[in-house]
Amino acid sequence: MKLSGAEILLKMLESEGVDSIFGYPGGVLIGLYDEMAKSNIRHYLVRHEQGAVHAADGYARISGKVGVCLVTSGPGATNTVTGIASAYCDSIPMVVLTGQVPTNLIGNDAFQEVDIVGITRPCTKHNYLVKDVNELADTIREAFHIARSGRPGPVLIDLPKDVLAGTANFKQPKGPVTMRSYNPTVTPNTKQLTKVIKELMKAKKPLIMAGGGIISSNASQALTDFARKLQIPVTTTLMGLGAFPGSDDLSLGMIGMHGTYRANMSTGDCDVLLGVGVRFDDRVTGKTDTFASQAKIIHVDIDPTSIRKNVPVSIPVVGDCKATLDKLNELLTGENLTEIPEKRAPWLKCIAEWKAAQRLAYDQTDVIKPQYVVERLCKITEGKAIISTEVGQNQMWAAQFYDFDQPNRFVTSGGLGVMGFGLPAAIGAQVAAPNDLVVDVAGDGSIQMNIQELGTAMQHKLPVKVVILNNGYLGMVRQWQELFFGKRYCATQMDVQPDFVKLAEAYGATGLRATKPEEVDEVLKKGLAAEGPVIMDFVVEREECVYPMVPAGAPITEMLLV
Ligand SMILES: Cc1ncc(C[n+]2csc(CCOP(=O)(O)OP(=O)(O)O)c2C)c(N)n1
Repeated sequence: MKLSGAEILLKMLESEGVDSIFGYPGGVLIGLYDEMAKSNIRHYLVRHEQGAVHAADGYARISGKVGVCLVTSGPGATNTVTGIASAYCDSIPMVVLTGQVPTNLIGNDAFQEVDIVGITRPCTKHNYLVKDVNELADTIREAFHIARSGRPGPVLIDLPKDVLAGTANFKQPKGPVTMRSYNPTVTPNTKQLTKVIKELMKAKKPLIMAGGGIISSNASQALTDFARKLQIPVTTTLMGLGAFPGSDDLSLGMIGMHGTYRANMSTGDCDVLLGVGVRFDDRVTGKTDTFASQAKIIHVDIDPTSIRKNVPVSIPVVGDCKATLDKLNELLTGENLTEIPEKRAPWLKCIAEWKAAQRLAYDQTDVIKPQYVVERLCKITEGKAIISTEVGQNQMWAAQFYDFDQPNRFVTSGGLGVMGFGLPAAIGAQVAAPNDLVVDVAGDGSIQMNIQELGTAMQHKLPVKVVILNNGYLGMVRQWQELFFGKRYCATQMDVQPDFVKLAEAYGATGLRATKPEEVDEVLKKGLAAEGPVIMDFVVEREECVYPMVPAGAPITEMLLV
């Protein structure tokens, strides 16, 4: 069957199960868009290409599928770089399709030509420039395979205009993709796992640290079973929130710079630390040579290059998190677990004391506290909403005060920390979960970075809700200036702000505002129940800080408390 490159691309996307694409057209893509109008794939027109990538990111996290975005050459392609880098840091499976000038013009400084393959090489898992229409089908298959297998990540395919317009004989490729140079290790080594069990059985003060890898490999249940059988407390990273039920007695909450007192103290004191699907990022470890210094560290990760990158590891396990935890659960059946509760009692008691000594708390005054807004949001939504965040204090308060009992409910730019992520990611999440309530918890600074995506939400009837914790500052930077730079507030005050209620209305959305604590519930209830996209502007305490806080580079047990 002779087909055009555009037709082949669409056939291949359909065969990969793609139903939604987030994109923005341009000259080199007009022919492809013309074809796409005839296909079953839904296209979501964003307002800025950065929005397309973040939306594909949110869609991928909630659907468990590969997110796809499509943008034109040159400026369209460069506008995606931040979103690609964010997905790369957070290991999100994604295929980014970029248009390119015709092959005979590549390298000639043609109009809207940019070397996007060169630009994105360090922030993609892999990328391709397709020079021949005959290679298109196999390239697409390979790209999806790479994006979703092993440690997931973004893959970029650059598509010159003449390749999309050219024709080739098309035969649907069949069978699994095989690549000699790429074979991630999914199944862990049983000998290593036997050692893991031995260490954990021997341990007096074991601790599990669960990361985003648990969520992306669907290992939450396996982790929960394992932790409960061995009565091991679990702390999660920001990316791992929801990997273990936050309401479980064994849950210590989040670890790291703004982690809970009990999680950070336990890390300092534990004798065996089992890290699963975590990167040991500096926001988690603080000063690395003091991190878990009493402990033997066991690290499970599908990416061997992640192991021993940041901390010394006694037992490395290369494998998929779910495959590993399933196998560990299997191996445990032969162990005598009856003595476990008695053996764990002193350690769990010690943790309970840390918990009682320092809870996440804030002082209620007659000004709205940002923590209170998140707490009420959690209560009113019964902890069931999908929460995306922007970056800054809003992100940390969402992580601390919303209770995540399930995986895939918290969508945040963890690794790169991209302001402007939350609204487009919420849009992608809403496409993936049309019947769920999706709320972006935002700062007044961050929301202005991609506020234009409210237009996308309106056009495609995606009823995302935005909760702005409006402190009139770039709050997180202001917090550092307050604590470490003698309160010299430089370039963090937003002197000119839009009226967010009117801004929402200008897009045809609903806008609401609360300025007093007693108005919070009413605005939340009204806003969450309203049809279509809503912006809720909460005018909060201007100089509130996020606590606990570990100063950058300090040991994580040395926290500043309220
Ligand atoms: C694109 C981008 N630029 C700059 C930063 C640095 N930064 C981190 S947090 C922050 C302040 C965020 O302010 P706001 O969105 O108002 O949220 P708040 O901290 O007040 O909740 C800044 C500027 C960033 N993370 N991302």
